[in-house]
Amino acid sequence: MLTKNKNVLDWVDKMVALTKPDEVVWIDGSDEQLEQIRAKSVASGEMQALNQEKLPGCYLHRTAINDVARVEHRTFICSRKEEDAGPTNNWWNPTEAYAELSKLFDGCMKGRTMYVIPYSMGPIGSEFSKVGVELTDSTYVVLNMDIMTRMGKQAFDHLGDESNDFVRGLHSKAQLDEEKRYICHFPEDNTIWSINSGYGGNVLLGKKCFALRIASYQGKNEGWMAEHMLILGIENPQGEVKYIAAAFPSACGKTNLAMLIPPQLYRDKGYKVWCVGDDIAWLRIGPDGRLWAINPENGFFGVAPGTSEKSNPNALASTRQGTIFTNVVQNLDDNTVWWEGLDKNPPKNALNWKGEKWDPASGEKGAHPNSRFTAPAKNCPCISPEFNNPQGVPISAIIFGGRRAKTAPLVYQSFDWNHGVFVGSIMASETTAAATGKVGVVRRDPMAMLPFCGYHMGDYFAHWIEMGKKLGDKAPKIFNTNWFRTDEEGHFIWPGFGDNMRVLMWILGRCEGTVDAVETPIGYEPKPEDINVEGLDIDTEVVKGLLDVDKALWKEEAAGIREFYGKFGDKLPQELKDQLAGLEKRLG
Ligand code: OXD
Ligand code: MN
Repeated sequence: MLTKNKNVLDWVDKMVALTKPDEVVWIDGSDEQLEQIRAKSVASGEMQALNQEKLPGCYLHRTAINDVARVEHRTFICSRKEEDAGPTNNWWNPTEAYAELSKLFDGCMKGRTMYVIPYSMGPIGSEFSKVGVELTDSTYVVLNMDIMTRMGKQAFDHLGDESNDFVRGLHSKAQLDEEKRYICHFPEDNTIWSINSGYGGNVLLGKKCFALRIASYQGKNEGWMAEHMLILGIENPQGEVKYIAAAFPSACGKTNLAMLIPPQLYRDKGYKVWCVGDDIAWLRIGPDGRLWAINPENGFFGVAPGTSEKSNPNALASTRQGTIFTNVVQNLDDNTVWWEGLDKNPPKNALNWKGEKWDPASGEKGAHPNSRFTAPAKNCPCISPEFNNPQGVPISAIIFGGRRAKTAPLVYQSFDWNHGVFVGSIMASETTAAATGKVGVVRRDPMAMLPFCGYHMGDYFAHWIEMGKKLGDKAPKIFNTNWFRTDEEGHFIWPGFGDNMRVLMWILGRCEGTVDAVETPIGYEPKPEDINVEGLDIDTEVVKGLLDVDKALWKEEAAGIREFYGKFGDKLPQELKDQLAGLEKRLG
């Protein structure tokens, strides 16, 4: 037994009685134990060892073909009152949910081993950090949790013998039956029950389930914030580092921005970029009154397709050892991995993500579009020296961003904190039909938290406003970016990737008060000449176009926001109603 904590022991006993495993293994986190579990995982076929010379410590896993992504329609917030889940979550009465799910969990681990995984979200010893315990029948989960969290006995030591403050996660693959797949959160009980899935986002319970859905609820009650944000540091030639936290919806390049390589002109001057996190930030007000952030995770669960030496060399380097690949192509010639966008040389002798013989000439994709790598953060060449700092890092700027073809300019700054909360609350992405240049459907995704907020989003907005009051003039400045503006033919105008640094430099200039801005109806914008385009094949005229605010489009936008806001009823804070009215007035 790894702990004397009775709260843990009693709960594990209850879950064992429910799920009835043949054997219970407590995960201490030792190399020896992990090696045994890897061997067992390979023997059972759950994972395959890859070429250990080229990819030391790397493994391949294939999920069931019906189980390849998060399932938002089967994800529930089981708060006692329906209104506490709010209009953007699926709600399930907790009494009913426990009763129904108990039927599915009853005896589901017969013939299997239950692993008891203690883990810490955040560095051990940090006041930010919180402990979770996940019970699972999957060796894949154990080995991924080892990469994504600080796992093992150290987490129980951090919890102590008395505390009841830990998140209780129960997971079983059961039969992987998609009709009976449920990802349920009980925020009032610090509990997560996940069944019939083996896909990371549904089963690595420390990540989206705990560090966002449960933690956002804890943060509201305890006066801090859990956000879907990357954290990066920009070091200037004098060695000073300023930190930025940024929220973008899934598939808008968060991992790429978090690990960006500055353009040559900045590198020549001595600028560096450090990655603190690529997906989740926990933010607290520090003793100095500023906002401080940690990344609660210990690894990256990144999307493989599109990751290349060109798009994100740091991410690619992170996957060269100790990494688990899920649903990518297996090159049978040398037992390595491949995915679309890695390079232009797909392997000829290969298996696709389903494990079938795959011909790259067939036109069919080899890797699943949501195939993943689980890579240790310590592998990342630009991992921040502050990564394990228990105090976290102080945040100078917060960025919100979406994928908009026309409406949002390259960058703008909010007038103040409350306006910034408004800017975050109206975040949206749209699909573009590139061929016709026609603008597609807008999906609103406030603060990129739509699928991850564990309580009523109106209350969530109010919490943001509350945090701003506490921060006062020490609050980070808030910005919005859009790397995805397109021209008439539907081509991206802004080069993106490392060149996004040029926009971050304007943002930091604003935080330091060293650069001017122009006022527009939607916020402060750069003067076109203040975005450094040296070495790019776009000029200040193009930047001017990228910054253009089309009033007619923004009037449509305001109407869309009004409709969206209608969902939140009485829970929509007055401050945001005022912000929308202000925008409409400025648009005329
Ligand atoms: C993720 C997501 O996997 O946001 O990070 O979907
Ligand atoms: Mn994410």
